[in-house]
Amino acid sequence: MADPWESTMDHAVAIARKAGEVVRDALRGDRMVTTKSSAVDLVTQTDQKVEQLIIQSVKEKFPTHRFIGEESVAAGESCILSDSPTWIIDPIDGTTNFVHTHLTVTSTLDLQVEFGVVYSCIEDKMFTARRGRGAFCNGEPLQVSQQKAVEQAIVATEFGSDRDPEVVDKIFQSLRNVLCLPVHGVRGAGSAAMNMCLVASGCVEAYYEIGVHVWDVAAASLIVSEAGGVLMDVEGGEVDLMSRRIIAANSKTVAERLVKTIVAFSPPRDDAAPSDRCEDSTHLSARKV
Ligand code: LIP
Repeated sequence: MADPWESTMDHAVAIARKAGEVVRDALRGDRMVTTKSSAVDLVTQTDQKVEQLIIQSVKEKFPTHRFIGEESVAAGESCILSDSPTWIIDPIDGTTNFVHTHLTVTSTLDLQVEFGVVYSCIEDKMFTARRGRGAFCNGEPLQVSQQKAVEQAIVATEFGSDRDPEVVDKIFQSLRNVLCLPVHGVRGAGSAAMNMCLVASGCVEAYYEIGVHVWDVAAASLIVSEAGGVLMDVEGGEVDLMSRRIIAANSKTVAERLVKTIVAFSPPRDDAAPSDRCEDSTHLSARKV
């Protein structure tokens, strides 16, 4: 049966690849860095340029579609899903890596529920998933790891960009608890989307984080589930992509062990009113790297 979203997904892949070219070019030049919700929540002109490139390209082809973009939301636009087809965009997931010319930089596009695209532009790996039709990396099918014993697992996580000491304490309590399960190791790619693609690829058994945003994880969530993985809230139950809390694992067994291990807390939701979100776009400083 013909796939009504095939041409839309093809456009997403093409524009992700174009975004990757812009990012790779920018890596060769100076990058003006500003900050958002904290002194370590970085954003560059390339993040903003790539997001506008993607949005303009989609608007021309699909004028009724709606958008949730990381930099548009930071500039005050709403972060609300509607009944219209909605593109959830993170132009550069791994901005800190990008600023420091670290290896992992991805662009993620997701048309809510129907498909997910994550392009790791430095290693030229295009991760894709179409709901009900599998997950792929450069056309090769993806399958999560079959390791169900968390004591034999590698777990990915990130420290986020909130430097409130109470939040940092909770993050380190969770990290300590996970390490002492014990697990074989803990890794972090510096990109939620990339960590989740590593779960989908079977390279790590699970990823968890509290503090991510919907644009960091929406596309990769479909890639994980289409690779046979499981998504769960950190306190168990169904993941809520607007809650800023996620576990992506190869199995329910591993996910449930992490639920019992993680110290849960609830950041302000992505779909909260702008005044209730912790992001404060007035926290801007600029420096060239
Ligand atoms: C990043 C996420 C990462 C998180 C960082 C940051 P960005 O996204 O991928 O998981 O720990 O704080 O939010 O800002 O590079 O798009």
